[in-house]
Amino acid sequence: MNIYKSTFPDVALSDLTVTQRVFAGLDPAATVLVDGPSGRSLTGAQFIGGVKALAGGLTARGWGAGKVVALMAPNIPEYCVVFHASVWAGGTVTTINPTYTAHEVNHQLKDAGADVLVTIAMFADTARAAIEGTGVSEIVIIGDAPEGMVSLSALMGPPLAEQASVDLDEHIAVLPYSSGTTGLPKGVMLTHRNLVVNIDQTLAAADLTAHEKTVAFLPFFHIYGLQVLMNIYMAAGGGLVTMPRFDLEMFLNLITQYQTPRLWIVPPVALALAKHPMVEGYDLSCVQHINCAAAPLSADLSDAMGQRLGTNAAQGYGMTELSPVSHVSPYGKGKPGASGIAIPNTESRIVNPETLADMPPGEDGELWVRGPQVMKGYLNNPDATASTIVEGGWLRTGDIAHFDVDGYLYITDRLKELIKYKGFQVAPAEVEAELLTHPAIGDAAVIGRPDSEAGELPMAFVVPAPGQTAPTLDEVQAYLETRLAHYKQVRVLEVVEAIPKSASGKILRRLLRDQIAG
Ligand code: 4UW
Repeated sequence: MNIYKSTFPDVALSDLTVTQRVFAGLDPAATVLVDGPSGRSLTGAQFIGGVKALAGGLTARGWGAGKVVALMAPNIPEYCVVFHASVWAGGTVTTINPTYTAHEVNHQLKDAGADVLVTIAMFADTARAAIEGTGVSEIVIIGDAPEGMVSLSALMGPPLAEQASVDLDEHIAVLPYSSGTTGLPKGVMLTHRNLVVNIDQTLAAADLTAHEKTVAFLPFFHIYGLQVLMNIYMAAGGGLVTMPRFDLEMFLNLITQYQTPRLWIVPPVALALAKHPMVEGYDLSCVQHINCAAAPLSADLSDAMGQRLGTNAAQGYGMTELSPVSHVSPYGKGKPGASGIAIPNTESRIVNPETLADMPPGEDGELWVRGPQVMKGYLNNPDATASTIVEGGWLRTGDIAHFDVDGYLYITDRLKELIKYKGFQVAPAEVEAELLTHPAIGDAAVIGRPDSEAGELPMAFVVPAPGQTAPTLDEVQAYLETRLAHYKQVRVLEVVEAIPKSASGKILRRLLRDQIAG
């Protein structure tokens, strides 16, 4: 076995819940959360007060210990309050993308066993339709509630002074969804131990300074935003300026207004920073280091961004199933094309995915990761868990990679089915399942087609049903619109006579990929 060990000293496992860990690092007197558009802000003390008051209210309503709170909201300061109040009360939070259709929300509410749904008024109609047939009996609205719904402020009760007792290794603090290496999105069970150790591991490698602020536009419902921005910044005594959705002009204004030394971005934003004319009008000299992750960033684009801004352009690597960080570029130490070095307590292997033999140093193979940040497993899915976390506790990432002599990770290809559209997960199996419900579609396969702006575009191959004419791209899009979020939409369509499959019936995606490449 050829194990690459982290060069950092191990961090000790802490005995705190994720909310206790965040509280321990906060500066009560400092501003920790600012709503970017309005400038409305919360100090550390106000944040802690809000969390405890809401935890008291959730407990009083029966939405505390052992319950599952579904949180479907954009990045606003209250997101952080709701998340940590649910955890403080002993609950589990399942994070839902607020751009989901009612159909998708309904599926996640059922799968996660959600007890209550917290959202904003803008999504009240989606929420109302989505709770049909689920265990959710009430909808809580952050802000003024429409009739029949509960307003978050009405829930603020006598504070719950202490963290509800939970088993740090067993209790699921957060349940985000990921399709992993194959199939439909699955609930990723992350314990307090997973989240807290990943905060400590990442901080040991990333040297955040107290009172450092960043602009948080990466969505908190995705593990990158939830942990690396929300939890890590607050646990480091830093602060967040939240943006409910990405807008380049607002992003640039907030960077200069709050003089943020470090940015956390995804490749489409790297493209904008490297190429968009609007960037010329700003003095971004405060930015010393930019971390890009969630999808591949080419060395050329990374260099172009770094040179234009006069800053260190770096990448990190993570995965929902890894809480999410395993590799980061320490401050000022990014290498073009590389996704960082292993954080403390983290081991890696590069394995031939067929023979399972370790590859010689420098050669490509599947990246396997082991460490205390590896998820507990997929919810109600022991088979998917067993094929992802294999003997010895190694997590198979489904990514093809190698290490250089300095221990930097290079992701070169993807073995798994996953498509990344602007860093967002699109599970081909989910899009295929929806396509197959269309009466004129007999069979379907979905792959990612490389695209310079989005990274990949979901592309569908469809076979007409017997005696039917295949639908056009417009018809397919109109059909999927009410079923799938915008980013999962099919953007390219090809009608074929048959989908290539293996003897066991598995779609041969590699063949389709080679076909469009050649
Ligand atoms: N290069 C190429 C990369 C890269 C990449 C990820 O949606 P998920 O499950 O999770 C994420 C998490 C990313 C992340 C979180 C925290 C962090 O610090 C950090 O670095 C700063 C990154 O995206 O998708 C996981 C999949 O996304 C791809 C890869 O296929 C991985 O399995 N991916 N980072 N730098 N591909």
